[in-house]
Amino acid sequence: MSVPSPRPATVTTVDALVVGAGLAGLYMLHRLRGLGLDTVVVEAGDGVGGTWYWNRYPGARCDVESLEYSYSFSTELEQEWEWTEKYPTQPEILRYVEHVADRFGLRDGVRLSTSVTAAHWDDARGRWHVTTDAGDAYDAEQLVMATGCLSMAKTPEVPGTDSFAGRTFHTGHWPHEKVDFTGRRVAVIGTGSSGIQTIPMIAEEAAELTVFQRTPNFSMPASNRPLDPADQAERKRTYREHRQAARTSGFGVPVEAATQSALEVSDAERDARYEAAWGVNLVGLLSSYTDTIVDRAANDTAAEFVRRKIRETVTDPQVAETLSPRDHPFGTKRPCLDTNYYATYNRDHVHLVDLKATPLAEITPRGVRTSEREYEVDDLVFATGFDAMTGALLAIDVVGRDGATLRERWADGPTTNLGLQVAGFPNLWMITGPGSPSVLSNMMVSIEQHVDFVADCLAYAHDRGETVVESTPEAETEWTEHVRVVGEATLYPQANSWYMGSNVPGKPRRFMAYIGGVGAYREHCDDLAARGYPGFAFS
Ligand code: N01
Repeated sequence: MSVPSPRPATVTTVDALVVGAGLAGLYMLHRLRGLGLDTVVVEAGDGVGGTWYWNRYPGARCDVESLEYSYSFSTELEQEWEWTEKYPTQPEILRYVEHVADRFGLRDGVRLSTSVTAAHWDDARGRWHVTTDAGDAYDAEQLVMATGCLSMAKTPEVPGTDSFAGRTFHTGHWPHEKVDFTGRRVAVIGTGSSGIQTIPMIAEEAAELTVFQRTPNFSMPASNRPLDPADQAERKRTYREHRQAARTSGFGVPVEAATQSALEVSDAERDARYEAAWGVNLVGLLSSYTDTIVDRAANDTAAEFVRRKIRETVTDPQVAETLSPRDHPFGTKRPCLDTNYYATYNRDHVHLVDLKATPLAEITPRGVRTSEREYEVDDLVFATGFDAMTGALLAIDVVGRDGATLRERWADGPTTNLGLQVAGFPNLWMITGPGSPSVLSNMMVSIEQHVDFVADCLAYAHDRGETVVESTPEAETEWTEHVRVVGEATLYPQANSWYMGSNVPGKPRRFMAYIGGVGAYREHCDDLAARGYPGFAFS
């Protein structure tokens, strides 16, 4: 039998290629088209939406408020779109993204069901040669990675993950059709944001739900509710001021700046303040005092406040203790917002297995085996997270100047200039890349800021007849060092978190995001732009 020869590659020449049609990739396409650049977006999914296309698990919703987690670039869009709930569900966000794609005529620029496999820089021509799994190729001056910070789903590193005979799901790759758990014995492995959102929903249907927890997380009540039309109208009336406040804030969500240490107030005053922040939003508790994220004793007061709430909610004291985080400071793993998460453990058919006491040993054809026993189940749900921040970028064979690969360059962890560029990889841009505020912020604020920076920088270059923009090695070294110093001044490195790369065996342990605040970061970027982009070489 003859082996079919590979289909000859069709090479499409474009000004810019964008990888990923999520919130970042679509806005990048809009901006680049606005500059008159012929741009194509390549997207692995068979629809637009990125994170909100893939993460369809029951209970999936954003834990940043809908009126904050939305584009600000178009006042018309801002005014015409009506959100229905304080925290938008995945289907509602996906409808919004699809509306944006239609409203701004973006769909014809997106090639769906196609993954970029390699990108090689051709120094002689000053262009990227990009190949895809569909067998086609692109010749592009600019290459923008809008690949998402949390898009490479991972399963536990235990034997037998493929051996399970029942149904298997990963929260990050959920089926498009509704999954019915009625009457079934279900296992959920993982208690991060995804697990904490989906566990109460699955418990509503399942006959038995067993949750396998390695590390308990801090979670706060979402207090989700339908949006009051009058409140929405008022926000729309004052949107400009509000967006500005978000852009200059620490986390991309306006909160009143703290002025006091948690340790300089009385217990009663502190408790009252935490109580007032409880259930308001994701960042309120963390932002209540100036030192929560830098001083362990101050942090302990917030951590103990959450643990007390857990004890007040969960009736079995042993279960409450197992659910209480003690291994990491509050906020150093991403806190969660939930609806009835802790109360779910009061239900008779919901069981908690502490993997710290009895570690996960293997997945068997019948279920989950810990060091203690086997748990037979019908369905297995992996809520086990992602190879965050670098996973999607390093899945692509990126080769820059002189044959240098991004995988080699980042063997000891990611180094970047502003989370936007890497020296030796000209015209390669990352949207919310490692070393930028990205995952420590309202992603919409950070996405828009990065997309605008890239578009403005390209306009600046092209106006001057330059086609190549590349970070200098010095600027990259300096920025990476700054990210490290600022990160190490906080408690974040004390946690085994995906921020640190700790959830992926063998991944270098390095705090990958910039905790200097989105306001300070933006100011720095704006200042560089105003001064002709020092730290970037144009040719
Ligand atoms: O993933 P995670 P996620 N054996 O990495 C456990 C965003 N997000 O999908 O902590 C046993 O947080 C792991 O245990 P441990 C948000 O930024 C936002 O939940 O590593 N357990 C952990 O409990 C979030 O932070 C929203 O010890 C294993 C869990 O699996 C990020 O996405 C909603 C294991 C993974 O938790 C990721 O959240 C959802 C193993 N081998 C997600 N490997 C909202 O906006 C992993 N685990 C609401």
